[in-house]
Amino acid sequence: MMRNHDVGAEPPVVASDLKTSIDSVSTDRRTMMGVTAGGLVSALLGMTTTSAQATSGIGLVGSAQAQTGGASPSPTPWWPSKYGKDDQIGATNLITPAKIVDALKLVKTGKVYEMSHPYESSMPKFGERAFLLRIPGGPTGGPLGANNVIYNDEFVATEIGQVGTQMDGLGHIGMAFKGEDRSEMRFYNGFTAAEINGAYGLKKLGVENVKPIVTTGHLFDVAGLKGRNLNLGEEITVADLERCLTRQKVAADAIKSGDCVFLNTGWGSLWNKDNAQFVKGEPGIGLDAAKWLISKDVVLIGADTWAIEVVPNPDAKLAFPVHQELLAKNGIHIHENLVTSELAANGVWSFCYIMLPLMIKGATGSPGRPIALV
Ligand code: UVW
Repeated sequence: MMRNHDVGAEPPVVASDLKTSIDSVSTDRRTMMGVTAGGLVSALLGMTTTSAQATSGIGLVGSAQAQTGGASPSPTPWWPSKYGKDDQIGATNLITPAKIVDALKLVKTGKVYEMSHPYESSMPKFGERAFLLRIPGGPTGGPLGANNVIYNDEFVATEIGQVGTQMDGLGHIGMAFKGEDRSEMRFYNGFTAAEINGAYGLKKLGVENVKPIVTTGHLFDVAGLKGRNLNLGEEITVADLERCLTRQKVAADAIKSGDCVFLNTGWGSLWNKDNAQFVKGEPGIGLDAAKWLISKDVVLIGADTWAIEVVPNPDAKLAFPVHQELLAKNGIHIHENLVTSELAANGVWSFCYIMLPLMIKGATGSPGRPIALV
């Protein structure tokens, strides 16, 4: 097929839960983007957080909005993309056949490191996001035919590209330049909300555009460097990243155009153990380290956290600025809620990374089963 690259048990409960989730997520989004005047006023009065928000990271972001007032942080256009004015693929353009061959050369033993958590309703989730799985029937269908075949199906209601181990696509994050004017809300390559948003899926920048990701991955074991798990709100600096490479005896120029990089912060140890703390905030890179990694032409940045970036941002005026810098401005993907601890425990610093985003047309991101192969 030609592509744009080479290579029933409780339906009423599900429906109402989903409606509630969608309503609150859209409210959260508007608060995050700083476009609700009411939200701004209450933020200024220090009244932004619901109890759910207080334990979900949104409260921290809400307080950032209290200081920005939703004004455009940067009116500088970042488009057209260096990959072309119509490009929807972003940095995965850099994954060439030669890159794939190079990455596969790192596979010497056939050992596979799973980098995904299982998807389950108990997993920590940002804001009011949901993950609901039901097997209607029990079994769902049958018996059929003389052989009495029976079968089970699952019904899943979730923000499929945005919960659990997931990769953000380029239609996930943008910037509102002029309040609620959708023709002035810009995403990767300058596409506007007016152009891309559709009730039944994004009309552009859907995750189906992303190339299969088979490339070299590098781990920065920041927890190993510091000899402890990082703390909520602890920023990973460029110096930290450089010191990781030195400690891991990885040459400074080992990170090449088209590679992926990952952060082991230790925050993942909270997964399904202390979910309230996990989603309250996190350690991660700030804008300086993000720009340093962008300068290396990476395709994707992943971490054992839910946003890969420091939350709250040390600049209290900013909300998820690294997301904007990577996804919207540079077309670089973000891979969240990864398992990186086993790689770190085994001193696996460079590996062949494989992540095949699902071709869910119009989705903002993708679940998947990323692996590191050595
Ligand atoms: C947001 O959507 C704000 O964050 P994430 O991409 O980390 O889920």
